[in-house]
Amino acid sequence: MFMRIDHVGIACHDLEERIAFFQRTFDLTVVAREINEEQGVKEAMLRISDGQGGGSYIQLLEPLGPDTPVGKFLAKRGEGVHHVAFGVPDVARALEEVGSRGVRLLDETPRHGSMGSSIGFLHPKDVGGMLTELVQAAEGQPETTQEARNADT
Ligand code: MC0
Repeated sequence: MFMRIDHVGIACHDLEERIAFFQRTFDLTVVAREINEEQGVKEAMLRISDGQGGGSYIQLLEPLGPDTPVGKFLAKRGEGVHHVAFGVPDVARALEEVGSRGVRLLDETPRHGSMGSSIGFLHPKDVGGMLTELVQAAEGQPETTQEARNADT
């Protein structure tokens, strides 16, 4: 079912500060930025590698407010790993399959994710305490936006 680890999502209070840390410490590059109102986050994707069907990334997440999934997580647990996302070839099918195996789906149908991907979350309590995301990458290689290029220089 899983093709790769698509990304590790990391919750932080200050996105710009955390991006600067990952850039200077690990030589990573920001390849996309987005505000996702539906998910309540401002986020940045830092590419680790490219691969078949999509790349691998660190995803930095700053909440848009306290009453959002990441806002609540920060208040309860502080900064750190928020979720792990696995690349799948067909997210709707993977959700259906995992749901039929007894795992609660937080998304019955796919939602919009980073860089044009389609995503669905699984309940952390049913995955040994790990908030799990399934990701179907957008067709083709993700575009590096001009904003991201500028932000990275
Ligand atoms: C909560 N829990 C977690 C957790 N968040 N466990 C592991 N990792 C997390 N990130 C645990 C709590 O400690 C609690 O356990 C139980 O789950 C229920 O949590 P709650 O605090 O009572 O409930 P809520 O209201 O905070 O909801 C938690 C839930 C929610 C996971 C259902 O955050 C959710 O639906 N998340 C999916 C969407 C999301 O996270 N979006 C932001 C990233 P105890 O033992 O205390 O009962 S968006 C994103 O990443 C997109 C842009 C993308 O990748 O493209």
